[in-house]
Order: sequence, then C-alpha cells, then structure tokens
Amino acid sequence: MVFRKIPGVSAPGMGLRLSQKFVFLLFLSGLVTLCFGALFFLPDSVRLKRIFLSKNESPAVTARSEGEARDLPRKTAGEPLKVVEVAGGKLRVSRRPSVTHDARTLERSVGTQERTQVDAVDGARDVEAKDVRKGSDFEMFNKCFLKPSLGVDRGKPSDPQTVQRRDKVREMMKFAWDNYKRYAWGKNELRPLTRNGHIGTMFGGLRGATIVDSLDTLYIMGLTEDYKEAKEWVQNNLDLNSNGEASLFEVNIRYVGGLLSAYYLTGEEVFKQKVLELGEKLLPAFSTPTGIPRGVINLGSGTSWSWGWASAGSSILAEFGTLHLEFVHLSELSGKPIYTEKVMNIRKLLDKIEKPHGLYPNFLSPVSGNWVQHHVSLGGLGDSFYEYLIKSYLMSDKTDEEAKRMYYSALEAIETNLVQKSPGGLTYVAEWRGGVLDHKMGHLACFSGGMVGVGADDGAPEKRQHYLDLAAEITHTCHESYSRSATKLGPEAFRFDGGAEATATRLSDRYYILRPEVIESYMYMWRLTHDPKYRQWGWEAVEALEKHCRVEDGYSGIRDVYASTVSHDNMQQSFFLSETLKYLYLLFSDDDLLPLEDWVFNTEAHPLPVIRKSCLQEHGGTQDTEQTLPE
Ligand code: DMJ
Repeated sequence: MVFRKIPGVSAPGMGLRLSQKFVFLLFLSGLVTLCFGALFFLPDSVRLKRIFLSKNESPAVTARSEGEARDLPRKTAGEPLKVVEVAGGKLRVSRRPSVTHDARTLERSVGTQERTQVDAVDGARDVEAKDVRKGSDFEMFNKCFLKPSLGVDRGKPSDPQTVQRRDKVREMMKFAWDNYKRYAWGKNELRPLTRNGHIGTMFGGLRGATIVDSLDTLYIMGLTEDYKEAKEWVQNNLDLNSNGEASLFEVNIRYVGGLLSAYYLTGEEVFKQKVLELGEKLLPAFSTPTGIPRGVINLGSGTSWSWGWASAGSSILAEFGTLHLEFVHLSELSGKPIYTEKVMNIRKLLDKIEKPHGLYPNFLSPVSGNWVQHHVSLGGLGDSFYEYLIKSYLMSDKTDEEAKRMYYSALEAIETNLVQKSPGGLTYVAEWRGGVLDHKMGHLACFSGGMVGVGADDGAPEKRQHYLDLAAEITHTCHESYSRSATKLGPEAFRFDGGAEATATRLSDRYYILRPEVIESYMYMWRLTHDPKYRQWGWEAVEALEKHCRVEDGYSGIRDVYASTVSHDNMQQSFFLSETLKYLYLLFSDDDLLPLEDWVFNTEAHPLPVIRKSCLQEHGGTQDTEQTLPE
C-alpha cells in the first residue's frame, strides 16, 4: 500500500492523517481506562487487583440513601457531611464516611478510611463487617473518652454508709419503675393513687415517656433486666408516626435526649435509628420567618404554632434555647448539618439582638425576631437557655467560643441585675419585669447553683472562686427552701419579700412535684467541692421523699410542702426517674461514674458525650471543610 505524503505532516505518523491519528489515540486511551476501571470490579482476592491498586485507593463513597443525598448541600451530595465544631461564627463541617451496622448496606456505605482498614485484612467478609463496627459512632466516641464511662466499679463508693444510701436510691428507682410497669406500661406517666397511666398532651401522641426517660438511669444503676425490657419496648412499640400536638421542647429534652443517651451508653442501634427518625419530624417547627421555632408541633403534619398562653404568638426562650445539645448530636449521628444549622441560627439571632441591660427576656416573636415582653427569669421560661450555653461550650470540648462568651456575659448581666442578698443573708436570683424586681425564686431556678459551679473553671481565672462561692450560696438558699418546710421538701416558688425568706407565701406556690433541680445542684456541688454537706442534704431529701411522696404504688407529688399531713397529686413524673433519682444516685456514687470530663447532662439529666473533634476524626473522620452561616 502506498501512503501519500501530506504536506506539513511528518512521516512517523505512519502516513495517517491528523484526524485519523486523533481518533486512534482516543480509542486507545478509552481502552486503557476501561481495563483499569474493570480492576475495581474484581473481587478483592484477585491478585491482579492487588498488584495494580494500592491499599489507599478505594471505590468512591456513595450517599447512604436518596433521601439523605437530597438533604446535603448540592455540591457535596454523595458524601455524608458531619458537623464537628462551631467556632467563631463558622460552622465547620467534616466529610467523613457514613457508618452503619447493617451488613447489607455495608458495601454501599463504607467510606475511604474504613475501606482502607478492610483491605488491610484482605477482604474476608466477616472481618470486614467487624472492622466497620469498630468505627461506629458509639465506638468512635468510646475511643475518645478520657475515662471509662461507668468507672472502675460502676461508681461504687468506698464507705459503707454511702454504699447503703446509694443502694436505697436504687431501690427507689426499682419501686418507681415496677409500679409504672405494673399499672401504666406504655403510657407516659404513672398515676400511683388511682393505679393507672397518664398520657397527657405534651408529647403529641408519643407514648412511653417514662420508659424513654428511664433507659439511661436503669442502665447506669445496673438494673439490667428492666433496662432490657425498656429497650424492647422502644424497639417494638415506640411508634413515632403520631399525629398529635407536641411540645417541641419536651419531646426534645425527654425523647431525643433519652434516646441519644441510651445510644451513646449502650451502642444499641435501635436508639440511634429511632432518634434520627424523630429528629426529622421536629425540623418543620423551624419553618418560621426567623427560623425561631414555635412551641407546639404536630408530629404528623409538621404544622407548628405558638402556645395559646404565650403573649402575641411568641416563642419561649427556655424552649427554643434548649435544643442545642441534642441537635448538635443529631448532626453528629446523622451526618446531616441541618440540625446544627437550625440551632446555630437561633444562637446567632440571640447574639445579635439588642438585650435590655444585657439580659435575655423570656418571650420572642418567631415572626419579627423581637422581644415581646421584658420578663427575665432564671426559673421557668428562661432557665435551661443559660444552662445550654455553658454546656454547649463544655460539650464542644471547649471550642465553642461563642457559647462561652454569651454565657459569661449573660451571667454578668444576671449578677448585676438579678442576684440579691436577703436581709437574712441568703443569696437568691430574683426575676426582672421590665426593670422592676420580683423577689421570688422558682424551684426551677435552683438548677443554677450547679450551672454556675460547673462553669466556674472556664470564666476569667480571677473569678473562679467567686463563681464557686456564688454557686454554693445559691445551693444553700435552695436547701433552705427545703429545710424551712414541714416536709423538708421545697415549694414550687419561694419569696424574699414581706418578711419571707426562702418560703412560699402564696398557696398556689406550695406544691412539690418530685422536681430534681435542688438535688441536681447538690450533685454538681459535691463533685466540685466534695463537701460532705451536699451528700447529707441529698440524704435528707431521700428521707423526705420516702416519708411524704412514696405511696403504696409509686411516688407522687404533694400539694403543700408546709402541711404536716400531705395531700398527693397522683402523678409520678417521668423526670423523677430520669433526673431526681439519677442525680441522687450520682451524688452517692464515686465521681468516675459518668465523669464530667466526658459527659454533659442535658436538662432532663440525659448524659451526652463531649465531642472531641480531632480525636473523632482520627478514628473515622476525614478532613474538614468550612461553611459560613448566613448572616
Ligand atoms: C425537667 O423536665 C427539666 O429539667 C426541665 O428543664 C425543666 N423542669 C423539669 C423538671 O423539673
């Protein structure tokens, strides 16, 4: 065959035209790519594959599900995102491989680092599954704890008297639980006098509040059989497809908090699945012009509205300000940044808005983003917002500087405007109504002894002792509100005016509904100071509870703490099992049971682990990306 020389084209092209050569090269490179790509589809055991692919190469990570991919920002769909840190107005998002225990989805969900480990053990399927389990969120968090969660001996104290006292609290839990089981199983609370269950309207048709609230208490107390029954109920009966009107706040602190804790303590996947399913149902509540959620949400339709009693359709500070801890963990477990974005948006708005004397009023319009009234309180309506600021900082492994700044400046404003000393020398936190002080302190505000104490280490160093003193003084005042009553239990609210000192003056404030706040502060103060008086005060509370609140078939609140013959309200609140008894048990345990270095308690006493970002990344995370939140 004779090749005709084309002017301008040289001979080494075997006489082909430029366009022919191009097509040929294209074909050749396509063939090479195809052959190389086929290596990925060969089983791991094929030698050829191991020769050509180094251990660090892996198939691309795929999205866990279509739904999930839809929720991810567009440019990153296909790779699960993970929020790992909130600092300086930036939401830092880390891409890390999704992890699942489901062997069927293993292949699809396994990510680069897990795949690397898997390849390292040469492809054996069962080993592969085991290896990935090592990287579950539960396992990763466990690797990042500084201490074992349940201590060396489940926190068993060394002195016999404390052992005895702790055993007594465990017996109280068993008694409360057994009666709930006998008469109210699956309902929200036990009515111990009428021996039946109570459902109520707070949880929007969700059931089993006492069960979900008790999971972690049963677990840490070593009530294993009861814990297992509770877990089985969650697995088989906790129906999240309810259609009722729920309090976003209550569902969050009890159900979301309870399930999260149960997952982080036990690693049981059922809790994670349930909490992620529930978390999704809460998101529509944030669809307001400001992103500040309304108080009530229909869990079925997603419609939300404000409480009828809240003035001018406002949202409540303690409600929308008490989502942060749980929502950050929802992002952790789901890999979806949306939960953290929602609560960061709330944080930003609160940080920016003008505050009277630096104080945060209790009512805010979710439409305009303005305060609706100037009522400020560390008790009901305000309380846990402040608690969540300092705890957000602690839970972020002390990286959430914004939360820290907001907490200490709020505390400064509270000290300047609200903290008072009574003529009798008692320190209390008054309420503030547009500049006028109401010399009243609610039982709920008694959590603040513990809060101020727990934050003492992280403010200005020269203020450490001042904060510890303030915490001790508030806790002392709250103890006085107990010791000045006939029952040795504290009223719902006590006053410091008209001659009153830590006592209720109104009939309507005299009740006690098994609340935990005073005991919560004893527990924190004990851990911080080891002053034996806190254990002694806790024991006095146990005796009072046994004498006045224990009835034949459970525990009940009482209507008047000053009456020598008590009248019962027929309600065993779920927070009695979740908080009151848990804090008592911790008070009589060694500090290594749920150490405060590793765990932060949500406002319903559900322990949530500290998020140690870099450690978690080491055990399964990859690199970070930064995403600035909208101003
Ligand atoms: C609990 O549900 C929580 O502690 C909440 O923050 C306020 N009060 C009750 C118990 O008193």
